[in-house]
Amino acid sequence: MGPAGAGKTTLFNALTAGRGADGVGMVDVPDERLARLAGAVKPAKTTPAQVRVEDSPPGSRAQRVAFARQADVLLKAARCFGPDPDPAVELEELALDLVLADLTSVEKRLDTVGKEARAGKKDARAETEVLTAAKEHLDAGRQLRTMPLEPDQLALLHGVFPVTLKPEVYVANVDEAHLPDGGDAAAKVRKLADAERAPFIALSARLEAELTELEPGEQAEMRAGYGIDESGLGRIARPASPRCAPGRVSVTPSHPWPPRRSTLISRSTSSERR
Ligand SMILES: Nc1nc2c(ncn2[C@@H]2O[C@H](COP(=O)(O)OP(=O)(O)O)[C@@H](O)[C@H]2O)c(=O)[nH]1
Ligand SMILES: [Mg+2]
Repeated sequence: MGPAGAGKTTLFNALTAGRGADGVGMVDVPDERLARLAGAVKPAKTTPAQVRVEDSPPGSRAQRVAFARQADVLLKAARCFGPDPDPAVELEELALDLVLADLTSVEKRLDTVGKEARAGKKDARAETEVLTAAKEHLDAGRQLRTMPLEPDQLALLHGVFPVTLKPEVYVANVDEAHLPDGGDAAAKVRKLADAERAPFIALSARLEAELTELEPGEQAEMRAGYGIDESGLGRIARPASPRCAPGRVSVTPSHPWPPRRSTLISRSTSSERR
């Protein structure tokens, strides 16, 4: 997600290598360890971890919030290329949309739990306390992720499914000329990301989209020319995918057991097992 013109659709096309449809695509997570394991074990089958990538549709604030609600990880893209990039302001506007959505959820829940607390219901007091603190934090325009919380308080807050507690990754979409670091505009995004302890990546979505059309070897060579050692997908997927099942190599021997020299294949594959 991100402001209009940040390069979200370009980034989506880069991540899905143009194979997404209607703004949705399943993507294999590149994993060096899995590749090494597969190289050593030579398994019958290698199953990489997958992530589902979605392109935020243009729409109202409510639609953007609804879109964020169903995601496991928010990829926040910011325009750091072109004339007068102002990524910090744009990202703060986006954050504020999410803050307001959480404020509504917290207030609604507070209404219910407040009554329960007054009626003396067990546990309602603790929840009222944390919700009240959360409301204050959100009222000040701050995301819940920046609120210091104990694990049990966090668990209580998760009851309202806050969008400002979702894991996020910041992507500064920069001009090719500013690779690999991203330049001044990207530095502002990095600062925001650091303040929220979120992963930060600078890339050029347009370059990444173009590179997907090349052979892997050529891609690596082009990237190296820009001082980049890994694809945008790899750099984004690693911090974004800790929740998905890890990739697997399945070692299925080609025979059910080592056939003896004298064993007829027809026996070894069927009758002897019964
Ligand atoms: N120079 C440059 N332009 C880009 C880059 N990524 C996207 N654009 C351009 O920015 C415009 C908006 O991109 P788009 O992906 O449609 O943005 P969206 O509104 O966030 O989906 C398009 O004209 C893209 O070609 C980039 O990395 N560098
Ligand atoms: Mg778009």
